[in-house]
Amino acid sequence: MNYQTVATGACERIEEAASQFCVKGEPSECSRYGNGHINDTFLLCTVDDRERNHRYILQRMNTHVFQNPKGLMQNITGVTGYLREQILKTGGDAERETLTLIKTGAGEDYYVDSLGYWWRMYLFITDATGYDAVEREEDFYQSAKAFGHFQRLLNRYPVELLTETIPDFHHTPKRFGAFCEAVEKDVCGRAKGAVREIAFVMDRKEELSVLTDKLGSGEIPYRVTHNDTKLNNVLIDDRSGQAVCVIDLDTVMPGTALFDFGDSIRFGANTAAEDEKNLEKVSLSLPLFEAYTRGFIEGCAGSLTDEEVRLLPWGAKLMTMECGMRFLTDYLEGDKYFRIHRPEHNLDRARTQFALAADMERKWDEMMRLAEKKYI
Ligand code: ADP
Ligand code: GN1
Ligand code: MG
Repeated sequence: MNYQTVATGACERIEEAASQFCVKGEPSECSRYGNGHINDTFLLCTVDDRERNHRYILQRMNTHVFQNPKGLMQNITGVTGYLREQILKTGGDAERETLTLIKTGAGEDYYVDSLGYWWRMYLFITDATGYDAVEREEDFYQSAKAFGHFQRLLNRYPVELLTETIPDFHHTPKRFGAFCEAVEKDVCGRAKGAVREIAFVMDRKEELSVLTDKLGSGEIPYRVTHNDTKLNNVLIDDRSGQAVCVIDLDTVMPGTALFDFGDSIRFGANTAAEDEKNLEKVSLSLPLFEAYTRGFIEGCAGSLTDEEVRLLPWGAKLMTMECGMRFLTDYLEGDKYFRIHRPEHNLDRARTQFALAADMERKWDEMMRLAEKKYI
């Protein structure tokens, strides 16, 4: 097999894993793929005996982040199977509109290699792109419709079948607790370089429980949510411009619609990249906020309650604060969670999140007005 952009040490593992899955033809080429922060993702090309090419996504799962990979894979098998049925019922193309797992020769949906690494494989969804930044407002609107629709399709999915793959993933107050512990321990001696960022969080600690309190009191419902709704986790059709498939299903768990809405806003309605160093470029784009709100409400098709709609700006702000805290926690703990590409990458990421949250505070009244506008 021909390898590109793959570290030499990884080739042997890939070779072993790739040979387990029931692909069409023989593997011919493998390269690193995408810009996810968590899993190791490869594009695997094969050629069959009639010289036809086929493509697959091969992933080495991150078992440091996902400590129950078996439960996680059961979630993905269950959710993709369910989505497949829903899509077929409405005459859709299930191999494009949801992820399709490829089985191993042993009939499993994953393979544990001789070193204990977990691997899985999906059909590659062709002629579609996962954008790392919003290039056109329409793409962002499309992604909103897709994430809203995704949640609505899973409305009746039996929650008891789902494993919580990362317990308390969006429990912002618990994230704050972990952050305080990291500041206190300061194992790498980095806290002195983040004094202003730490103070920014401390000044807002009272409001970090707004969503978890509302969930706890039953004022907003638990739903089956995606929980990682970055723009590059939805593939947009290159020809029609419509969203085709929601991907990265590792964190599908019970949550609130506001987690999904908020995480998309913090990533896609930021006028700068998540890791931009020049904070003057960071701001909340109100047109993008409006476009996403319209798309999400349409995608949910009337299933959001009035209270959920009223809290949309809180979703945006708290997911931004939470992600900032997570980046900063990881920086303080020595960059053990998010993949980094430069020494202060996580600190830069945290700074953009706090700059964005500060801009949301300045634009709060307008965000409230846009959230409560009648879109449908
Ligand atoms: P991570 O959890 O690391 O973000 P993802 O599952 O999101 O991993 O995959 C990383 C990238 O690989 C995605 O952003 C997307 O570009 C691409 N990708 C993943 N699955 C597919 C697929 N089935 N078809 C096409 N591209 C995919
Ligand atoms: C991670 O896997 P990826 O790159 O789509 C992270 C999200 C963060 C995001 C920040 C399982 O998402 O929670 O918001 O990075 N996923 C996990 O970019 O922790
Ligand atoms: Mg991803």
